[in-house]
Amino acid sequence: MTSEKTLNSQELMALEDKFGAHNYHPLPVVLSKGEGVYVWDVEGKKYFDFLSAYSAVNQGHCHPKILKALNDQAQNLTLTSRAFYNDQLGKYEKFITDYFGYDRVLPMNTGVEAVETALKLCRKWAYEVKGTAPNQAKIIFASENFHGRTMAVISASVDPSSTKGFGPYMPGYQIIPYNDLEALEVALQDEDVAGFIVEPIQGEAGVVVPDEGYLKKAAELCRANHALFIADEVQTGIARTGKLLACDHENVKPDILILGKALSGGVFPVSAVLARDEIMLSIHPGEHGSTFGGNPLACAVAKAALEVIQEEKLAENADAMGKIFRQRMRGLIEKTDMVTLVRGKGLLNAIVVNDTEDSKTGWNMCMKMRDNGLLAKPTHGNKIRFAPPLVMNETQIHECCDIIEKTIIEF
Ligand code: IF1
Repeated sequence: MTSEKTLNSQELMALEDKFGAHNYHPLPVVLSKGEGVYVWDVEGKKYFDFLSAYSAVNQGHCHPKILKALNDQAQNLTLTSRAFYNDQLGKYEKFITDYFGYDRVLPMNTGVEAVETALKLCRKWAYEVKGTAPNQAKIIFASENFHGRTMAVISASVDPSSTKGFGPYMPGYQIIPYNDLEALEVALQDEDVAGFIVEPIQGEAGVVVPDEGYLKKAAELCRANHALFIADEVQTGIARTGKLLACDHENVKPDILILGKALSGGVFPVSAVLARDEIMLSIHPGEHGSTFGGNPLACAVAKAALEVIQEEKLAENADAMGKIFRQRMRGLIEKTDMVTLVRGKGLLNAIVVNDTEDSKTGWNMCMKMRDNGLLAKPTHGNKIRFAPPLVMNETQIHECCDIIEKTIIEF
């Protein structure tokens, strides 16, 4: 047993190293408190959180309204399973379908479970509505995608760290280049294609923003070929890119919408799949589900998390703060050759460091930013993703840019 004395960062990291799976390589900082845009480590050092748990804490750490919803509901009922009804799910389903403008929602827990649910819905719709022959449905993915870590989802990955050593892979997939409408048009000529799933901005790939009009045209091509346009907004959704959904920048309404992460404000694992009746009702009782899917606690938390987004106008704030951030980063690019590019929308941004993908420069920069009071993490070596909570104000964003600028210029 570990002693009751307060353990320091080194001791806590050693425990994870000794008793935990080694499926991560975290930045060496041990956090014990979060509030708004700030987190504190066990030694009491304060940081700006510029990762937001990969865009799950859009509403800021430990948002009081969301915590109140969690605590109030927890006093009454946390989980019934779907073997019975509960008094929170129906109200939440009406709330979230009104909120996003869909007929129905299928509640799940993690982002990848929602992606899996969307893939199953897409296939089922193909067989029951489109009339595809049994087991012939195909789904198109974009190369460099990241949709999670389950077997069906890594089967669509081109990243060896996601796929190597986990075969054999799910059949019925086709991978085309991201941001390539011609490749999509060609792939859609195959009438067994049931759908195309895409991230409106590729987060893990390094915040890759497609050309203006790509999403709109992709959705039109899918519809023209009787295939479903599926948007994975797990990371880009819930106001992160300066609109409620990244698809809203192009007024695109996905046939299937996938949400996760900030759907709960980082308080509880909550994900959701939204679709119209024709798609959602192709799954019948007993054909899909999850023990915790739609539990009363998740419903109460997600409703509060979505209300916060509206009440605090976080999409508008993300848009305004993001413009300041990218302007400051473009100013930095003029002062140093260590950074070659900044890209993103709203408060989902990344800088490209002037070094190779396998260099340690990105990591070393993040280590120095940590020392200077800001937490971020590189993705694929030479890109550093910057995604602070959307509650950040102008003073704070300038303070953060000062830290980033100071750190990089010192390199
Ligand atoms: C980790 C990456 C980001 C996602 C999109 C589905 C999921 C994710 C677009 C699955 C999850 C997380 C996973 C997290 C790190 C983070 C991540 F680096 F792994 F790739 F954000 F870019 N669709 N992304 O981004 O959601 O099942 O994780 O709830 O530590 O693996 P999940």
